[in-house]
Amino acid sequence: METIDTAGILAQFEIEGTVKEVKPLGNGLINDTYHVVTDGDAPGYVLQRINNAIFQDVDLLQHNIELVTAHIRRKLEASNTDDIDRRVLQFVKARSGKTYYRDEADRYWRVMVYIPDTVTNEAVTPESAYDCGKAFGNFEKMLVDVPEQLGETIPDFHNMELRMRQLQEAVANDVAGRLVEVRDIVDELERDADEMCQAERLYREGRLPKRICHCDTKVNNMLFDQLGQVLCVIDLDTVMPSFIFSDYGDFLRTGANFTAEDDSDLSRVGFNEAIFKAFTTGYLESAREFLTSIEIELLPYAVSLFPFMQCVRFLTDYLNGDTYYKIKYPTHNLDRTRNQLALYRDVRRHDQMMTDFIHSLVNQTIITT
Ligand code: GN1
Ligand code: MG
Repeated sequence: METIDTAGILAQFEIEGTVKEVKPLGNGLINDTYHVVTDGDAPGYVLQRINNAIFQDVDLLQHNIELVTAHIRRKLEASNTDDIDRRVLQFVKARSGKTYYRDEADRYWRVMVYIPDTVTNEAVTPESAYDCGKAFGNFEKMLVDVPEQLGETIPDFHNMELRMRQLQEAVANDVAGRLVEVRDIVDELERDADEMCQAERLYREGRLPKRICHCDTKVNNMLFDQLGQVLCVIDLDTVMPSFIFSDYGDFLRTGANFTAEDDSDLSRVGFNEAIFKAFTTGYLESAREFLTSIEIELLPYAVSLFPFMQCVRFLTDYLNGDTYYKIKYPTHNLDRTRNQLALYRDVRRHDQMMTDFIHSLVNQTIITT
């Protein structure tokens, strides 16, 4: 373990109060996050080390986040929303004037104001799924008119064609000698790859737009208040132009799986129809007004795309010798791969149900509005 001089790092930021304690926070797979507890009336803070091996352009990343949070804050002010400081993240300036600090060891740090009395959830219920759908739809809706083009913090992050190419490269190199164990999975993924790459083709034909999306819509990237109401969308590193499928599909990948993405007991993996219906209802309630008909038609595709893509990403990392995702044991990425493949297969069994349900919602809205 590296030792980290958190006091020295925090001294680079314009924070109030005296630091009492710095303790680990959350369980993200990418960044390292700490809760900074302060004395007296000063706010608490969140200190985060930005993983710049993954987010290579930290300046662009923080620029995106500043733009997006300022835009959301203005929208909330314009609609006279109460408790705004609990509904949008606020970043603390470093002494350099930027919202991040680069230390001597080339590590990048940022500080946000800690939002107190919040709850994070790891599991989704049909009730919370409806609220999450509404909140992520609303997040996209607030950002449809950001006046500046955002850059991609991870270029081609959710580009399925690129993810397939990365898998093919990992297969060709087989650096960890693991291909022999997973050949059947690779073959199965290859069979559906063309179908799963349809978004990129439609985009090239000018038929599918990119919009500003969150691109990591897990329930644990949302803060709730003590009563279970959604307060705030967090973890904004991947906010960038993408297909809206990213937000809609990736939420259901984790939220509508009966179990965690790394459960090795595949009998527990499956697609939770009740959560799908609740999330979709909430999402369409807030997003319907700006979505095009092709985006709506392809929502069932989005639900299958994300377990498929995540399976490809976990498998690629497994073949590459686990260089991207943090792992807790040697076959962790393999278990994740198998889990996501099982989920993908089960989602495909629900294709018709999803299409029918979305049609029923859309028709209903047409009649009632
Ligand atoms: C990563 O760190 P976390 O858990 O928020 C990843 C997501 C994956 C997810 C899989 C930047 O997110 O894309 O879906 O792990 N984020 C990045 O658990 O690669
Ligand atoms: Mg997260």
